[in-house]
Amino acid sequence: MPLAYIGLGSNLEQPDQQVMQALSELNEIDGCRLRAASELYGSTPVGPAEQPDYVNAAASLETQLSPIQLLDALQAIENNHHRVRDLRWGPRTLDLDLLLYDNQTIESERLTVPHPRLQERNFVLYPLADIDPQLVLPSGITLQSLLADCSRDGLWPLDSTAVK
Ligand code: ROI
Repeated sequence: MPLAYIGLGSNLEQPDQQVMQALSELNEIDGCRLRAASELYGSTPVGPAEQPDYVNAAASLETQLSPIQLLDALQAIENNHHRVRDLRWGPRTLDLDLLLYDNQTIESERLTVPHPRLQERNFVLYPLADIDPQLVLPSGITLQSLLADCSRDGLWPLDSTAVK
């Protein structure tokens, strides 16, 4: 069954709860099963600085859905969290990014996979390493080589006991 990797992010309305809730909702998508979830991380905002810190995580999902069907399901979950798409790079209640879908490269109007900014974001790379340290991107680049060039500044593990 295809394996997809999802990046989760939130910085509004109890972000840790938004992310925990979203993880269980990923497992409830028809035709999907959550295989693994990372720790939760706190992170300083990339983009405009005058917004709250983020909570970020990553998950892997076994899925029978096509990439676009999965994107639709992710957007439905975002909408359930009352996500409003207003400011580019502004605060959000829930962001679900389709980071990787098997070993596929996809360039369409709605979807670019691997996610175009995956390689430069520590709040994506370090959570991915929690769930699959041996990950290799479709280009052949290894996650470990990306991590070697990626600072952990502005990224910290949250105390997982505090969110339960
Ligand atoms: N910054 C952090 N730290 N985490 C995110 O998930 C995140 N998401 C975004 C922007 C606004 C780019 N900045 C972020 O969409």
